Amino acid sequence: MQTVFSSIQLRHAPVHEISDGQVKAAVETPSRAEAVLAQIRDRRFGSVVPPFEFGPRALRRVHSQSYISFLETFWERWTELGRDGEAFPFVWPIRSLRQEPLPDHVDGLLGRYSMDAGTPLGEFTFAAAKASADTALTAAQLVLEQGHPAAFGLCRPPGHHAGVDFYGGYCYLNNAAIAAQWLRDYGASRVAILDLDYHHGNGTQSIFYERSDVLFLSIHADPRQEYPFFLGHADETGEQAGTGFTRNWPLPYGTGWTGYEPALEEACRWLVVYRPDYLVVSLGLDCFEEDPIGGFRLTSEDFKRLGARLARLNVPTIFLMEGGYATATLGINCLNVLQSFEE
Ligand code: Q9C
Ligand code: ZN
Repeated sequence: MQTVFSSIQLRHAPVHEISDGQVKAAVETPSRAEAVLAQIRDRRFGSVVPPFEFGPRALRRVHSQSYISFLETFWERWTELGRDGEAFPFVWPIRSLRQEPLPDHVDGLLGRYSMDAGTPLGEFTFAAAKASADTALTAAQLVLEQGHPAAFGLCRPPGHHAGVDFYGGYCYLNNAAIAAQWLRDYGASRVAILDLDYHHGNGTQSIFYERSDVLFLSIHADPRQEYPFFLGHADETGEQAGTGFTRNWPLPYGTGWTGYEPALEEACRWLVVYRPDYLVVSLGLDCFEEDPIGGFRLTSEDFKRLGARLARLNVPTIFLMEGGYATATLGINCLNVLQSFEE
């Protein structure tokens, strides 16, 4: 299987994040991608190719123009004020506040276009996020146009928390949604997204919530107990034309393979019934037992089981990396999925 990756993605190098109500060292760091690349080389897994540069259209199919422009021009506005470093929002237009008109001030825009304060914006954030989206699109292209049975987009920053017009959860552009939409636009009738990140993929779900042409399935920590807290419950099953085309398996803190596997089986049964032309896997590795921010207990061996199970679906598959923060073992777990899928 080929891996797609661009070193531009490394230029987003956050220093701090605000999580659990405190300023902490950032966990979504360039070393994550480097750990995965190191394993790809150690195991001689396959070639690593750079992404093609896609034009603005592919992003616009998922994100609003005003949001993309905000990300693109953010650094200019930020430095105009004499500011440096990385930016965090601190006020949000929640219930009782107005969405329109948009503020002029960058601090207002930061709140309008974000869902949390845990996701820093820096000088190279947009460039890296764009390269990450190109990586996802190129992986999709390898499968759709070049007939590869599978491809791996080593996306970083991740994407699944980002919505049509907001960033959050370390995510800026929704790589999986952009790839799925591109597959729809260039030939696929039905695309399924299986989100295996420890955190619910609220952005992806919201993007496709009213559509039947992109099935969204997610196994994740119960939002009653875990970030993103406000989406990902079992009763969210889609609306309008999308009724029945979203499924969530929220699982309790401490879930190991014995609790995880039945949910995975159910998700796989939905995939068999839906018969997608392509499967996009939002591959978070933060269900690992030693993940510093995740509370599940999957082992490195369990990730092999996961990959082998997905292979049995026999659907052309685009793997896109999402979260996973146990950097020392991240590459091992990621390659355990990918290699078992191929065997
Ligand atoms: N107690 C992804 O995995 N902070 N995003 C959680 C931990 C936000 C995770 C605080 C986690 C976002 C792509
Ligand atoms: Zn996650």
